[in-house]
Amino acid sequence: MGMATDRPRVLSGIQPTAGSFHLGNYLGAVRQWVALQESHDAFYMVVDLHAITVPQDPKELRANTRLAAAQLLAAGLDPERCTLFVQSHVPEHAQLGWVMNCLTGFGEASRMTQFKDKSAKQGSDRATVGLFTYPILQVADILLYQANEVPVGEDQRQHIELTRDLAERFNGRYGQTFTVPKPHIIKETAKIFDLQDPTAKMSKSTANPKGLVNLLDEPKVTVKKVKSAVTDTDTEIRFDAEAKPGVSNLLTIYSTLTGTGIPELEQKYAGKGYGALKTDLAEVMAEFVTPFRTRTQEYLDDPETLDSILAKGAEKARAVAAETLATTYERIGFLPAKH
Ligand code: ATP
Ligand code: LTN
Repeated sequence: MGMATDRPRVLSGIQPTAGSFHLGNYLGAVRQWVALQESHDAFYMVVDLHAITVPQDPKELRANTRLAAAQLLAAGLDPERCTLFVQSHVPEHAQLGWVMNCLTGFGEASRMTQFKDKSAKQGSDRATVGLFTYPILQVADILLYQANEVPVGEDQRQHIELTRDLAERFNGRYGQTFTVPKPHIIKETAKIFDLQDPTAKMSKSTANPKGLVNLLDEPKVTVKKVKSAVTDTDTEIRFDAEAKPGVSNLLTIYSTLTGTGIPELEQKYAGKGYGALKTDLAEVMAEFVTPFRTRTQEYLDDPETLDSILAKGAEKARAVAAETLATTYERIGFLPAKH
């Protein structure tokens, strides 16, 4: 079963805000989730409460929540080895979120760069207070489970820093209550870049969809995107993130998906030009996404099994979350409710 409680704990989440995970989500985060379920007591969730910080169509949100869970299972999460659940199934997230809101300075929250970016995109009148407190709900997500490590991409580092600050603040004020977590960020894949603009993070909200590799795209679409990736004007295949961001990004993706070291790839393609590299990488990508799509569809075709996996996950998660919340309420001085 591999659920021994003496293992260090990890927790992470992904939003159900798109019709497909993209390659950045997979290489930056989900791939680590799959590996960590072997060595850690792992909790992974689909963060639907976070998703509604921007407008969501109810039908689409429901479908995308199941779709996110199906993709996580297709990527290799095993419900026997980890706890997989949906955030809104565990009410303690919103409850501890409120407590954390009351511990965070307004200026402190205003310094979160992801909020600044996302609210700038929407215009400050359309951005919600929920978007502003988004990182604080994330803090609650992590602290509820006493997580030791949080596997995420580089863009989440500041939110984990905030989590550490608030955990320490609460512990200092009310006594030792929360584990202070560390980010688990793998340097090589912490930031996968857009194939058309290799200086920007690959993101679902990219300006040019050709730069975004969605895992559920038709494989032939993926092949096309890889083949038209932006590189540079010379032809040398060499990893140099500063001078050659496009080629370096392709090498990172290739190396991670195949387990071949970057120096080996540099040697293999020496003198061969970008065309050869892209053709081979396109094939590697197609081989990766084809079974991924099939497995995702299999889970979607059986919503009863999927929902029952999520129900079991929520039950396991809730047992942990309820205990942490009860201790927190007691430390704060809330009068216990008599039953
Ligand atoms: P997006 O940037 O596409 O809007 P997001 O960061 O808003 O995605 P999620 O979909 O919830 O939100 O991200 C899930 C995980 O994927 C996070 O751990 C995030 O750090 C990681 N991630 C997202 N994009 C990349 C990327 N380009 N490279 C590496 N990791 C990424
Ligand atoms: N903000 C994260 C999603 C997220 C998360 C979490 C990640 C919500 N709660 C807890 C790690 C731990 C993002 O990827 N955009």
